[in-house]
Amino acid sequence: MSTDQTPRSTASWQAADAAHFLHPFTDFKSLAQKGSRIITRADGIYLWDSEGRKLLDAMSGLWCVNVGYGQQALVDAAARQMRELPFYNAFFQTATPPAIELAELLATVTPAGFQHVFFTGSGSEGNDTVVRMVRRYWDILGQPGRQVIISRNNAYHGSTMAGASLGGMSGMHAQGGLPIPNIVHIEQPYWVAHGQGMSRDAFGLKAAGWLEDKILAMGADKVAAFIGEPIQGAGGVIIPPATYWPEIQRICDKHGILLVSDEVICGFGRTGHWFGCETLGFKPDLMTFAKGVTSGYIPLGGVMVGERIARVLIERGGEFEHGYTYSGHPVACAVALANVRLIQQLDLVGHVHDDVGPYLAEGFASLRDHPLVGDAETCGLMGAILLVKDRARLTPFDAAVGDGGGIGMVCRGHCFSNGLVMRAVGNRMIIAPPLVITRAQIDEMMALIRRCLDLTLADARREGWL
Ligand code: PXG
Repeated sequence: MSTDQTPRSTASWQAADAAHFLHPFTDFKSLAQKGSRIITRADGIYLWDSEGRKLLDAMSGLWCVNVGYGQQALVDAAARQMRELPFYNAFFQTATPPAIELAELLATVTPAGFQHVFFTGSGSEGNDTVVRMVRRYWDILGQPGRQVIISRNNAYHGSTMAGASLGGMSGMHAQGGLPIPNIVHIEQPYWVAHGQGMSRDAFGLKAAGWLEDKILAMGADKVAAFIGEPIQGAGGVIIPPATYWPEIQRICDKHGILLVSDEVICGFGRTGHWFGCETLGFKPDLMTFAKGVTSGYIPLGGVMVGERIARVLIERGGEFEHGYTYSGHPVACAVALANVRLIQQLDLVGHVHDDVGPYLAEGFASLRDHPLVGDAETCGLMGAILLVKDRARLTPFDAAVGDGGGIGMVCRGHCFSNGLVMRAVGNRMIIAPPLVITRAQIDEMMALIRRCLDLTLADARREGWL
């Protein structure tokens, strides 16, 4: 159905889409030639497209639909708030009840030491806020020279100027004059690419050591903060060795540098704790969030501000000249309140930690004997399968196999054709299903994954890619 209730064909949607809609991160010309897949409805962990085909959404939309689709409590919260007060701002000494209550609730579900929140409309805006806030913090403390923010290669922190600068995606930096000044990068803690030959734990310490090297190279008195995703999501679900984050914490503490956890993907139960930093074992000063805070039902993001920073901003800072029209949007906050309460009521964090997280880990472990699989690992409900040519040496496939998109895109094509949404990042196939997924649905997903791996293997044998 179109929004005016007139039935419309897939071809008609695709033509209008190609004529008018510039999609994010898209080669516009090639998409216009192929035509978009039109998703029309969803329920639970499933999507349906305009041809009526059902897909198991193993990516939670875009890492966000934590409570699954079709949760009436969120719909009702939005409708109620839209009737009562669809918008008012939080600028000129005003506030709305949903924003206040959400701030209060977030202080209870976040780790100890977080009592304050700054709301934004997205994760990217959250990270822009982080950049301005950490520099402001050091300025107020009389150390304006602390400007440098250290991030990592292959990180993703959003698509605004600051978000894309913090990110470590070379393709993004090549467009639009990025990164902005005083943002520098170190190598990511990806054992397959940078640690083979060492134990994972030894590699974790080595990779954290790259932070100290960079701090010393820049001069510790120039460095404001380090930012990282507890587990890199868009970079391919790169799960760092257990030694990594505690060592990063030690190094930041030693040099007095602020530690920022970008929880946009890892937050709100994804890793089996409320926040990824709790799973990975560190205590950040700031946490960026978005996505799972509303399960994607409506846009909302923000930054949890630890007391070390909040006290300085509040007691000594004067006006912080930063904010968005939609900071604390009442409808978005009302939906977030319903969403966070639902996560609590359904105990989704416990469900991931004690039940479906370990069950998914078993399922992934069983993939390791597949001829294409070099590694298969999970953390909570995030998982990655490394596709390789040679399992013993983890030799990658030629990057141009298939139609030039690489082995991951070949596998992803089979996923779509077989009713499964799984994402390909280079040669890593990744999943992050809704947290409401059941064991039986994990069985169904694993069977689909195995079938798609078999079909990809058959292609590789037939085409001589092995
Ligand atoms: N930080 C992290 C860790 C993210 O994953 C953002 C910030 C930016 O959030 P907004 O709400 O501004 O998009 C993200 C977003 C992918 C993909 O391909 C991942 C994201 C966005 C788009 C695509 O995996 N993550």
